[in-house]
Amino acid sequence: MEGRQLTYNKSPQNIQELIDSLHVLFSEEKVNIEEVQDVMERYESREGDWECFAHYDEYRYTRNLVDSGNGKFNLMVLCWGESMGSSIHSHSDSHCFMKVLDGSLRETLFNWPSPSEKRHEMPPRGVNDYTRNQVAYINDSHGLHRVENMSHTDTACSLHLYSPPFDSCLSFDQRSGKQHEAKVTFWSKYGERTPLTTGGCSTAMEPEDN
Ligand code: CSS
Ligand code: FE2
Repeated sequence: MEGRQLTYNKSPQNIQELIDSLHVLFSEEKVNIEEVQDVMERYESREGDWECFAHYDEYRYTRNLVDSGNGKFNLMVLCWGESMGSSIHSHSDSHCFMKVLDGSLRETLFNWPSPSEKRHEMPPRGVNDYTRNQVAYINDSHGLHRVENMSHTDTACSLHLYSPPFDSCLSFDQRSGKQHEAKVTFWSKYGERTPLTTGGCSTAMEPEDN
């Protein structure tokens, strides 16, 4: 397809061109993980592109919806304050791409706890550090992860693409391996603050050890 080739061969010059390329890539039946990762890597982060989506919260990382990908994917900006992190979590059978827009993020990988075993501590399987413009990929067949901004002095910002979109996942307690379903919501959508719901719904998966 000519349009597809054109879109794919060109490096996105701004976030809108990246979104346009993603729409083309996700209009196909099957997701090509390498192509999505490649186009996300080729977009060079510029604050002016995404600062309107970047909102920080004092207590937890925020999730800010940028584009809902014709129902095929959700693209969002996550804002991590100093030393903030997620719980250990799964990705609801979706593809998860994470590009660092600013600062750096640490990913710690874990295996799924074995259902037959008694509850026990979840040992980390590996650690990856990502800096500006790098892209990580995970899905549930790879295992679980936790994402953290290790810096005590700098915030971090990342662009996440989930396909298909999901609004809940499993969150794990590292010490016991115990899991629970965690709803994930948006702090803002398309740059506008999401109206606060009653019932204290949280926007992020909170680390269990805070
Ligand atoms: N999955 C987490 C961020 S780490 S990929 C979330 O969407 O909140
Ligand atoms: Fe994740």
